Amino acid sequence: MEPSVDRIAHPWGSRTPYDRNEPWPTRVDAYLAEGIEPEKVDRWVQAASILHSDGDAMDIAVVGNRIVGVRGRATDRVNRGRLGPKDLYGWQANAAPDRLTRPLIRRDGHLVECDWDDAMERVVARSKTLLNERGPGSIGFYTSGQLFLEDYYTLAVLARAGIGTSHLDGNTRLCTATAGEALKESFGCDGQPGCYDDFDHADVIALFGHNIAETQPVQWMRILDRLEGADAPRLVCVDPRPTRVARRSAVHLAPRVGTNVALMNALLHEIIRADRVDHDYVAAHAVGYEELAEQVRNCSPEWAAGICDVPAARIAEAAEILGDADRLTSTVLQGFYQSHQATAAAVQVNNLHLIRGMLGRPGAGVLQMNGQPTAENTRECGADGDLPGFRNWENEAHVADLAKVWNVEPSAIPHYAPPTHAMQMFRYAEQGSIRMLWISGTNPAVSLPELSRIRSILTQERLFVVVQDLFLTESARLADVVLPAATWGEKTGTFTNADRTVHLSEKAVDPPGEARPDLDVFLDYAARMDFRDKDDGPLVTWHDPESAFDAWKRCSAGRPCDYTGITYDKLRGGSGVQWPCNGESPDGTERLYRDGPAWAHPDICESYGKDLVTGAADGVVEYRSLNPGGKAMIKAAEYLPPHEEPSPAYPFQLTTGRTIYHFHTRTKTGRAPQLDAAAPDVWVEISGGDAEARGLGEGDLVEVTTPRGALRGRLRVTDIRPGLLFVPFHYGYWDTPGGHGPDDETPGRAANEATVTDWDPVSKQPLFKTAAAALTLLRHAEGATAPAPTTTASAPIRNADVLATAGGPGAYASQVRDEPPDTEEGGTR
Ligand SMILES: Nc1nc2c(c(=O)[nH]1)N[C@H]1C(S)=C(S)[C@@H](COP(=O)(O)OP(=O)(O)OC[C@H]3O[C@@H](n4cnc5c(=O)[nH]c(N)nc54)[C@H](O)[C@@H]3O)O[C@H]1N2
Ligand SMILES: Nc1nc2c(c(=O)[nH]1)N[C@H]1C(S)=C(S)[C@@H](COP(=O)(O)OP(=O)(O)OC[C@H]3O[C@@H](n4cnc5c(=O)[nH]c(N)nc54)[C@H](O)[C@@H]3O)O[C@H]1N2
Ligand SMILES: [Mo]
Repeated sequence: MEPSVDRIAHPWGSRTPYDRNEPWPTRVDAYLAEGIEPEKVDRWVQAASILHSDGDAMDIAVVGNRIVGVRGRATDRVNRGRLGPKDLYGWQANAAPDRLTRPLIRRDGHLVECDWDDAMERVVARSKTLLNERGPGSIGFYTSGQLFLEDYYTLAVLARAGIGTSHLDGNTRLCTATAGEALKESFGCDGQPGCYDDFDHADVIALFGHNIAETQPVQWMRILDRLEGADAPRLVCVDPRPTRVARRSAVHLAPRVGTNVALMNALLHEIIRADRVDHDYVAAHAVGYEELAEQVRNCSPEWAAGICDVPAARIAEAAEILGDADRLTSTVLQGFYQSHQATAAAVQVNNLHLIRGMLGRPGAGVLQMNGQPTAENTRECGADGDLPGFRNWENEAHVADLAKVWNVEPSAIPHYAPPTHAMQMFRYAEQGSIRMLWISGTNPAVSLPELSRIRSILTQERLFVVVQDLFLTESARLADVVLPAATWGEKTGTFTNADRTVHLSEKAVDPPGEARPDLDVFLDYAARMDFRDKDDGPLVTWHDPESAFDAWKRCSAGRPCDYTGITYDKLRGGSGVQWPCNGESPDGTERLYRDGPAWAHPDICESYGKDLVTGAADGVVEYRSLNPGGKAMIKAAEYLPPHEEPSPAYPFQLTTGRTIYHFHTRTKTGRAPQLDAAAPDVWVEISGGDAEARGLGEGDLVEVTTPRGALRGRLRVTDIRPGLLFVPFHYGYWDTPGGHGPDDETPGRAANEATVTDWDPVSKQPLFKTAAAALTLLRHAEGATAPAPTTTASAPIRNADVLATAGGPGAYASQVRDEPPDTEEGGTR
């Protein structure tokens, strides 16, 4: 194995092949700033990555009060030492010269520096006025999937029981609302059934709308390593783009976007037709099989071929592989979740596993993925639209139980209507019933759909906007108060990845200037607001991360996400721990549902479910009659066409997503030189056939227009499916000199200028993956090429004259096969 590799040119590093059912070998990746030798490092401080949901465990290298690099943790179950490109280089953004170091308030139209007292008093004064004049429904909180568990729990307590508002949601609504909802629909409760170790045992791995090679590169390394070992798995990939996953698959289905349910119904049709059904499992553990069989009876591969534009024979081939699998592991992500039938499609993957009895055993698992590093905690702490601990807001016993934990009256916890989802919160702000919006750890002026609308909402005079961030983002520029936050490496806390693994991330250095940890800001607000419990004691009784964690443990006790067996100390030194972790399973729990669903009983389920097609909520009576025994629920859904289909004026389908080198709106990765350089500006992907038919080629400057707006970028010709355009959504308008403000005459470069305000009726997750668009040439390339990577799904078609993406001397990272002798005994040394 090469001792060091340019991890921009070779994002997945070198292979450590292994055989089926063997443990994944370790490989410790490290990157230290130029001129820093390992011996010069003062301390290694334990942490985990917050640039995706994988939970890659790492140690932060510190010299003085400066972060100088990172190293993977060999002992961790998630990554066994490996790091992805964002993990390796992303930390450099912490020390960017334009970090916010002081609070800002808007005075005479301009944001000016002030001290914390001024800023907080302004927020508190507005909160109190609004509470008096308009009541709790005038205040909303829009948070993140990137803070820590301790932050969310505190926010949930103060928003629900302090303010008493039902307007609290996370950007997890854009991200993994469908994952949570699909799990509730099938298993009665959120909670990831499978785990990453399932990749070690599976003989078939199916990826549904999930570009794992780029979005969880470390798990892709694991799959690549298995592909080179004995008894390698076969991959099935459902994605309209030629991702690395697609290129390594036994079968790649590239459907027309927005047709996932048709495709899934055809796969289920074939599996049922060939009777690849585990009837014993179904009889013992599930209800609803007959309805599914009925629903998919006529959904033949030929039928789906006409809708999805995929050859029927390929669908049949995929069904055969899925039907023959002896241990099937599936993952689902945004290609399914950000669609008009998101939950309906994701639930069909659960159905596939239920009817094949592929749950709860090594290699037999479904991963309804998370995207953000801490999205799981947003959900379980109730900082999304749910109550903490996966409690059911419609179940009075659950509300009473939560009220006991918080020592408040049940009536103090709003539960008269469903908690407000983020898209609805922005609607209320637009209509004027929400008058204060506190945005923490998210950049909606780039990440929400239809940006011209979002800008006009956030700039309203009557709306008081608070933004808590590291940088003066597009959103912060529109705020009335900007609070400078400390982040990863500068604050301590825990978070939970997509396979329920909890990690501790410790403070390594001081934050810049007066920036404060999010927890301190929320605690400060709670204290200034003087929120009280029912005995007139303080509502929020904790004062630092560890005491916040202990408070959360009490709230999680006896719930599916039981943390009572976890302590900060237990998380130090070794591997992360998977919840539930309690007296019964002191070392955590690898897989849920070994003996069938455990949380679906009507008295304990998190939700009574919804109609998959309309989103209409079922009540407790319907739930009891459908599922009296608390089994898994097989829920069928008919296919409905996407809402916005191509037309003569907008002849293309438009989809959006990610590249391996950047994270979201690039506030961090745009400030890490190696990552920035690998993909410095937006581009537009088009198929060879479409380009040729229009006389277009690599590097041409084009405009993409939808009824909402337009964006400009250079064209990259790839093997994407014909009729489809792809635009990465990473590029806002202020983050680099190439960007320009939204008021300029020329269209910007943010994908969300073009996306639509619309959402899945069940999960309320917005539709970022389907729109109809027009494409116009602005000027030919004249030698320019698209600023798109060549190493990924955006690789140019063969023979294109494009320079290969590489990082050069500044991007070499070390990789060591054997466990380094000095890894253990606590993360901090
Ligand atoms: N490098 C990187 N990694 C990340 C992130 C990041 O910003 N950058 N973000 C993290 C977060 S928050 C998330 S949510 C995840 C997202 O991770 P992914 O879901 O893997 O990422 P996306 O690129 O949004 O979408 C995945 C794929 O969906 C495909 N797709 C589009 N439309 C359809 C469709 O109609 N049907 C099907 N079957 N597929 C379709 C696209 O071609 C794309 O390749 O990544 C996480 N990891
Ligand atoms: N078109 C299109 N749009 C999309 C998507 C898509 O696929 N296509 N994907 C959607 C998805 S899945 C997601 S998850 C969202 C992501 O959208 P956003 O959440 O808006 O994206 P980020 O850039 O991650 O924004 C996080 C913000 O938090 C700040 N931050 C980072 N760490 C901390 C911290 O510790 N404390 C505080 N207070 N702030 C911090 C960062 O500087 C940044 O400004 O985008 C969604 N939007
Ligand atoms: Mo996400």
